[in-house]
Amino acid sequence: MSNLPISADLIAEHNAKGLEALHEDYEALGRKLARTGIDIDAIKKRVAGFSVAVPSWGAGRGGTRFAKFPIPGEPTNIHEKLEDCSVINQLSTVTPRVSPHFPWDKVADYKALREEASELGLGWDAVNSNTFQDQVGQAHTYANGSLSSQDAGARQQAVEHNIECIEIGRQLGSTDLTVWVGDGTNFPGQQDFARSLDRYLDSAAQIYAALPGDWRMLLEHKMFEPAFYSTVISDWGSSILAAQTIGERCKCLVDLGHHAPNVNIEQIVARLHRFGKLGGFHFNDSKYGDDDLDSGSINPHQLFLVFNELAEAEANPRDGFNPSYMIDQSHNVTDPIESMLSSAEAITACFAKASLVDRAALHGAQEANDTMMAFQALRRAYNVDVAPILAMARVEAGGAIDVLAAYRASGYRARKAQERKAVGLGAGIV
Ligand code: AOS
Ligand code: ZN
Ligand code: ZN
Ligand code: ZN
Repeated sequence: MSNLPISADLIAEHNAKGLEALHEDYEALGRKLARTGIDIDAIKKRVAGFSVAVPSWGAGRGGTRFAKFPIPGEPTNIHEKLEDCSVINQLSTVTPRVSPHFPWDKVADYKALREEASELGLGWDAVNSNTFQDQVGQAHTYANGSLSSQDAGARQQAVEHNIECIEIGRQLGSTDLTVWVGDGTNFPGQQDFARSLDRYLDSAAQIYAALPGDWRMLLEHKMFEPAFYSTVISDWGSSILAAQTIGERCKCLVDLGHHAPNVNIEQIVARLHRFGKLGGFHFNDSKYGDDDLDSGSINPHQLFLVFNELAEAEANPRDGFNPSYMIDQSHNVTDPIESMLSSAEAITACFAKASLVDRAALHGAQEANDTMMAFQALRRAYNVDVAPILAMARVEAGGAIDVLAAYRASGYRARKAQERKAVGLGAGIV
């Protein structure tokens, strides 16, 4: 790791200013938690073992179908995106893996790309295939769907693309393939619900057959968009049925923004785990739909409740507990590095708070039908300000006490604005 983009001196200098206050806060919180029998160092150790991947596409400014507003110094290729992801990991110390998307991140030499990432302190998370848009020169259009298309040529092309993604992932060192398809319809009657699912299952089975023995295939459901009447894998029901049909190592991925408003996502998480099908997450937040807003910015309590179910699942692994965590956001009005620093902190905070829940008290209250005390067991943990635990874990791992302040002090983006070529205007990819 000789090529890290932020100097260790800058981080040390920044931390020196806040270290005394951090120790005071950490000790005060430690005394408070000790009164309820919690060892703060044990929680800090758990936090130090937590990580969440970042999406390569999240490093660039997102956009809407109306417009995209690039910022100076924005990355334009996977190499620059890796560099930005490295900044996020250096300062936060919780984002050591990047999830690539193909063909967006296509390069000629993946062995070299893996090496490049490793020099930046980064590994690779799930590989994402893209059969939701046509590429220049493509033989068959995805306008009428990909894995579920009536056109056998389009289906075959989509299957082959996913198999190519697996091959790229093998070279990078990934072990998960995430499949999200936009397949669906805009009009009643446009397609037969049963037959389109049949075709999807048949195509997905061909991809699954090409999966290496230690890989998982993660199916990401989404209620709507780009299809606005029906979507082939629209909900966790369709997703788990498909995963059960496809095979043992086919699991479900929950993107928090892909549900109807007010749906009880934490219960979905518990259900998927109960049947051994919880594969992973795309963290983000939303107010209306697939808004891809920053994690915890709208409903941090929901994020906490999701992590509470994950803590329950971890304590009761049933068929195993190995969900992959990553961010999937669109940063339309912020510097993407700042958004991901802030989001990684919000996600880790919810993980830490869920670790503080007195499980014995919670379960005891549940058994005794003591509703208020069951709720209070969660509320007590949610109300704790875990910031000193997170900051201490970061400092001990070489990160920054205040990630955003350190990032701004580094002048990184302004430096990149000098070095990188400007992004053209145009519609963005959400
Ligand atoms: C789309 O809504 C999904 O969230 C997918 O995860 C998608 O591959 C990703 O957001 C990139 O567009
Ligand atoms: Zn997603
Ligand atoms: Zn989405
Ligand atoms: Zn999204």
